Amino acid sequence: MDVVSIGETMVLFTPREQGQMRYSRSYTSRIAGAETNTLIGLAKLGHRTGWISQVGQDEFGAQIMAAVRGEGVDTSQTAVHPSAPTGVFYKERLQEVSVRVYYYRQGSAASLLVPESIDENYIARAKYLYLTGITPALSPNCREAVFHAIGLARKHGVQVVFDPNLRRKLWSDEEAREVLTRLCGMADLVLAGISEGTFLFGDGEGNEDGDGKKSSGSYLAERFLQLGCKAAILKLGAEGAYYATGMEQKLVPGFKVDHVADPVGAGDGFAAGVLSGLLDGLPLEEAVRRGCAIGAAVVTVNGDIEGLPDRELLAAFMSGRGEDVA
Ligand code: KDG
Repeated sequence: MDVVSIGETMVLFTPREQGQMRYSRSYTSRIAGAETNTLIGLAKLGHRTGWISQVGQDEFGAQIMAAVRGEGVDTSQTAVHPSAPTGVFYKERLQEVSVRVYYYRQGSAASLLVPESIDENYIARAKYLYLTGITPALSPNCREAVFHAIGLARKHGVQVVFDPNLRRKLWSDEEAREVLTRLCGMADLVLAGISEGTFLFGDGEGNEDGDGKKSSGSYLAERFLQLGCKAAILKLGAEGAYYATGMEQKLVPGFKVDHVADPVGAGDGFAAGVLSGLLDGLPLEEAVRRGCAIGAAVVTVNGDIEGLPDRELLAAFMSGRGEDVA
């Protein structure tokens, strides 16, 4: 496999109408989960990906398995739990870009993952292990599974890429800060949003040099490097991303989009782009550019995975020929 990942995928219900969900009478349903979003993004670009997880023995589990497998992700390491349910969540759209999320995932099949759920050989044969800060927030046993997987990756020389993906509804700030800081320090590459960096390290008061996000990006990237990771990329939204290694640092400008249909899932698309670029042997700067492009493409379409491009659409989007693909 090129990339394997561990995490929960749920069925996502979105009210058809905008506004408070208590008045909604009809919903659309899709699948969504940060890790499978990224794996699917990579699979659409032709990379080999595998997903380690659990779903319930229920219709939602069947929907997820069919969808993830249908997108070309290997699900041989995803078990069907006999009694725990598949998690679901709802996304309430109050205004165009204001979204509230409600989880129904406590005690879900995926939250019961344990270190023994992970096959050492499966990790050993991968090029990258991609993890997010959502999985360790699901339960103490999931947290152990994540640390165990990193241990296996290190043992076998597999690169670890980590996105803190802070979800404050899932754990306390203290716990999140402690665990995410440790995980960032154990990763080879960290991909973080500005708000996540600020959550972990503060905003570098006195660091602002009038250059706004770029300045915070460079301050935060430096803080991540100090934790021990080899490279850090700070996502700056529409402004692009700032990356830093021990040797170089740079701001990579973002891609402009005409409208934002749904901002959720952009970070997962970004991760898919960066990993895809690295797998293709691109320099880090170009990989980050691909990440910015996919993150931007994702927000133009409703849903987490629906806007993830294949190679042809990606090339068109990056060259500004979005409309011309027939
Ligand atoms: O990144 C998008 C995810 O946040 C969403 O699809 C659901 O995985 C999810 C989560 O746990 O919030």
